[in-house]
Amino acid sequence: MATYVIGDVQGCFASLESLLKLISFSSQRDRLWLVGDLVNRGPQSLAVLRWVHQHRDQVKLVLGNHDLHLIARYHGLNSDKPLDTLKEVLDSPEASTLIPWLQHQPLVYREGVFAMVHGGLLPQWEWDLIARLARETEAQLQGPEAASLLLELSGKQELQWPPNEKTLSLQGAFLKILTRLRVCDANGRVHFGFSGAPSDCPEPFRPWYEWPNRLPAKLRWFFGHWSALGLLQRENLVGLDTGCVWGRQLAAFRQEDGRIFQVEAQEN
Ligand SMILES: [Mn+2]
Repeated sequence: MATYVIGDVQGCFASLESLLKLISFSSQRDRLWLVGDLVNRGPQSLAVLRWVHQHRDQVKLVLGNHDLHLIARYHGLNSDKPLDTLKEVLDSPEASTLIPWLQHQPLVYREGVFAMVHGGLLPQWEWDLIARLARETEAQLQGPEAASLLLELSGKQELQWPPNEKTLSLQGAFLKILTRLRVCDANGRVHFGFSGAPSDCPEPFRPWYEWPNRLPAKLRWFFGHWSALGLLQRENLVGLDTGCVWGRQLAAFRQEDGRIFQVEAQEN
């Protein structure tokens, strides 16, 4: 038995199948963690969602910004973006099963010393705050307040934590940061407009994980969302978005021994 953590799939079902073959994935024996952004930009979001839903007893996932965009589009809250490839999912009769199921997935997931988030965590956040806000925000996303929460996520303007709650709710700001963070300053100001390589990061911002943080040192975090960063391996941190949807690779990390597995993107 092994547990593999897989990076951003984004509708690249052929690459996912190729990676599952490489690791000889067995649904009887193995488990998967997915760092979020299962869907969008790639060609086969429906096939990815269908597969993950079918294997839901073996899979743990956290929601990414593209997953939230799909949920918002399903509810008629967001409009079509130029690079969206979500029509097949939205038009499918399976959407009424798959999307409410997706909407009930967690934002943060932890087992023992391993934890997972899609984007990142602010240096000011401690584990207790993360766990409490994640549960509160998940409850909102699954309840009657989902629409107002989802409508708070768009926009690339800078955000200072904690938010001015006249303009953005605490849970809305938390969700936006959790799923979209790449760079921030020492005081928790987030710059959403930057998605380049860490070496091009504008002052005074730095990659979120470069600031001293308040998390327990023994935790090991998995994350995705930053394809320009690529594979990052540190003692307490593994970044797994290796840009499959951009024609690069899809990566898996085996928790038991830290081995990395990668396949070349199979999409054209
Ligand atoms: Mn993302």
